[in-house]
Amino acid sequence: MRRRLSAALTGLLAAAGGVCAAELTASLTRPAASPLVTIGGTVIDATPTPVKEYAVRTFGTYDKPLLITGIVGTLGLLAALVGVLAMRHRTAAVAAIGLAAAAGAAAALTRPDACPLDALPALLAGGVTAALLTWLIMRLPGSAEPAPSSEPVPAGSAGRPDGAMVTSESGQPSGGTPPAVTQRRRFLIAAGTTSLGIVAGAAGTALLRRHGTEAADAARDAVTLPAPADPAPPAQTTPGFYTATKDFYRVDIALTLPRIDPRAWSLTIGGMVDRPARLSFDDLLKLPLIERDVTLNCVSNEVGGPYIGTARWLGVPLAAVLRAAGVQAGADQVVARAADGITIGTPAAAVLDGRDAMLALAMNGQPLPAEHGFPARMLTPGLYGYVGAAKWITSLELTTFAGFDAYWVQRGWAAQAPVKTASRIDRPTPLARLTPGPVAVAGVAWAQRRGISAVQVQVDDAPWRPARLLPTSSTDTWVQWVYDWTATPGNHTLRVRAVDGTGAMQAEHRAAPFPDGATGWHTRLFTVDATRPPS
Ligand SMILES: Nc1nc2c(c(=O)[nH]1)N[C@H]1C(S)=C(S)[C@@H](COP(=O)(O)O)O[C@H]1N2
Ligand SMILES: [Mo]
Repeated sequence: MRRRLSAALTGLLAAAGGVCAAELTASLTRPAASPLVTIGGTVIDATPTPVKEYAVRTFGTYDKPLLITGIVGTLGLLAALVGVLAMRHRTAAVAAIGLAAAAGAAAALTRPDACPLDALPALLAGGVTAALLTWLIMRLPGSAEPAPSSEPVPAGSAGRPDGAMVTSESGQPSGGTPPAVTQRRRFLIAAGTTSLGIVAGAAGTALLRRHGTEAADAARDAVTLPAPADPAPPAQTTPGFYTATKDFYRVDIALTLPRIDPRAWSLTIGGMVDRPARLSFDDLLKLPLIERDVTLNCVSNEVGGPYIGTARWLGVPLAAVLRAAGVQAGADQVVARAADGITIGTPAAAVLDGRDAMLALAMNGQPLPAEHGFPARMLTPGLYGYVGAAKWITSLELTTFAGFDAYWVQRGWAAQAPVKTASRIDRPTPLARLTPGPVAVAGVAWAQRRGISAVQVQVDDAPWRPARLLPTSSTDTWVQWVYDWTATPGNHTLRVRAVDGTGAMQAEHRAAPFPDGATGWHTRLFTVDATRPPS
């Protein structure tokens, strides 16, 4: 039992060494080729959409750390089992490691953004794990095949001239085996040396990653944003209209944040165009820029959910870029590819119909943060992010909807996904203690492109009442609304609904986000205390 536990720990230690070597290598070649990342990506891609939905709904932005934890846990379990296996069947254990390494290499090579060198970290992980395991298991006290040792054989033992040991029938070494204490010491030294190596490797990885991050951040900080040729109207002054960049929701499939050096970056435009083009970051900065307030939201947002934000964006009008390339007749889809391997398909009509679709370079007055797509991202007002807002964009291909399904469309989400009219109650917050008297109920409503013409609030079963709309200068942003309510003691249900600029009422029917966005009126329950709490 004790030996089995030691063998399991030995397997864990060997695998930790292997993973560590892989992470170190990936830091030097390409962080996105780390086995943990490529296996994670493969798991995400293979996960059925309903399970993914459940994970995002249940764990929110913690779904990725959880996934990595799950993978590390599974690898750990497998490593422990392989350690136990290695006690008796060393070849089988090494074969199992080889299989795992091959699977890891396959995961790396089948990522959408893969290059051949990406197989290296996983293969190295396998090699290092197998070597460490063999070396450590041989030193495990009472091992079936003790190591040929250079340590002096204790006097009186009967080591064979060729250095091999005589093994008794029980599988326990006999004859020339050093005393148990020496054996244990030898094993502990080997395990300790391995652990030190792992710590050093982990520290090296962390240093390299930090260096990479700092270099990318420095390149971003060095960007000087030109003034817009076509500025936005004066900024809105009501608190809450703009979402601070640090509070802006983040949704993407990237397991490691792409850190792109703008000097090494370019955007290619190809497919069904007369003049394929390649634009550098400097090329984009030299084009006339537009500045716009636009609300971006995620199709996965539940009714009342947080995956929506408004920012002031600065970017290159995408229509001008596509017209310069000469869009050919019949091309109805613009497919964006990005550094995290995603594809995002946008209707060509949505880019060319006069709305402010852009290649955004800045957000709220600063170059895009890495989290939101530096150096450039697409932004298409009126469409959910997954069909119009590719971050870390690397190419644009003109094609057809009939000819290509983008990433989320392959997974069952709608190919066409204009934003649905929606509204949300933000204040009071759900846990607020309310007292009788005037209460400003407030929130946002949105129907990008169509705009919002009215917001109505219902308290319990009373008739719907109009809320006050705060002014906006564009139909592409949310509208803030306020409803002055006189709270009375007791439990209350507040509902909100919006009417868009075409006069259409927000859909009442409760529907989940899949496949083209949630519907339903947002409801909040409030309790109003009869008296003020003693202060
Ligand atoms: N490269 C890339 N771009 C992407 C995604 C992604 O996974 N990868 N997700 C899309 C989705 S689903 C949304 S809702 C928006 C979110 O943008 P944000 O993270 O800047 O808020 O980005 C879109 N662009
Ligand atoms: Mo999204």
